[in-house]
Amino acid sequence: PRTPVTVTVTGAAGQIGYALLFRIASGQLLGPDTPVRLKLLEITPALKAAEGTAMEIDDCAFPLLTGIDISDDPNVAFDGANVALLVGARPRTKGMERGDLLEANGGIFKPQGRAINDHAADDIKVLVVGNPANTNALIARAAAPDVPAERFTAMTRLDHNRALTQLSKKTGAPLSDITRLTIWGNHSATQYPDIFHAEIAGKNAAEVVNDETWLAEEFIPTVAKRGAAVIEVRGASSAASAANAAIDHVHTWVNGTPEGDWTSMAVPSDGSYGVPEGLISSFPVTTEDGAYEIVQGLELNAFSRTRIDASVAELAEEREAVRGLGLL
Ligand code: NAX
Repeated sequence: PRTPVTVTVTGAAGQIGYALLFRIASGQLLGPDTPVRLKLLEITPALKAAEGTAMEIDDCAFPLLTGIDISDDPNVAFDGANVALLVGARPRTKGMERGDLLEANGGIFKPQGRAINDHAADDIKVLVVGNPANTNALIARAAAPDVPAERFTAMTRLDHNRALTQLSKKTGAPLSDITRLTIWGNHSATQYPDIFHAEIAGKNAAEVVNDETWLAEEFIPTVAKRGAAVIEVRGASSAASAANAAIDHVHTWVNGTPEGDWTSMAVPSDGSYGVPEGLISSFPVTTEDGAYEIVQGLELNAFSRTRIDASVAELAEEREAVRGLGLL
């Protein structure tokens, strides 16, 4: 039997946590041959609720699960972590300015980054889900100077999956025929879902669609505002779909992208496509043997360039703001 992989999940008592933990414990995150040890991090008042979730996980008798620990101390929760899913965050509440939001999240992600730096396993992989995800990942990364920067990623896979479905509905093509879709930039309303390099059964997706009005006025806003639309209809924010995307993100990172395809991950920029170095921005990436690479050499038309630049400018502003708060 293989050694268990330690997976730390923060915000474990929240709604994404509830949709996520059972799937991790059942083997969907790392595969059917990998035993898992779960470590849950919550704030003190939510420890009891996390305990309740852990009771239910126990009651599933998942054969791959070797144990669950719960803590309100990041130094304990990240001890020995191989994978960290940072889901818990401070949501924007009424009347909160962006600066307040970034500062409140700095208070969460800076100590968590430090704890990862000091206690996680050498092969730690971090996915930040909690919003503002890209900038929270930036804050955590900055607090973990001993961890290779590329291990800090943020989630745009939900946006990617949303875009896949919208494109499938528009064209009638099965999802399995769609490849090479990309989300660029920030996980926010400025994100840019790009179909100019996407393929539908090997044909260029933008040419198959052949409808720039749909692209600009329906597809892009539908994908970018999908989170708000779900809240409006469901009365609560995306949870199971977000958990599903987190599973997809880590599963792809660990197990690789299929030949000829790529996925979208927000990763520290190496300067590719003019994205300033260090910003955690979404790119097309391929993965293999637990490592990822930004897809190189894509030509960006003016339509794409403008939108990518706008989203990256927003990320740069967020970075300036957190720098101003002393969080970097
Ligand atoms: P919930 O409010 O249901 O749960 C959040 C949990 O985090 C709570 O149980 C809270 O006690 C815990 N928490 C807060 N501070 C913590 C800390 N310092 N350490 C550990 N736990 C802490 O929110 P939920 O719906 O689960 O969403 C979680 C986060 O995901 C939010 O920030 C949300 O904005 C973000 N999302 C990100 C998405 C993405 O695509 N990147 C999409 C879905 C989601 O909106």
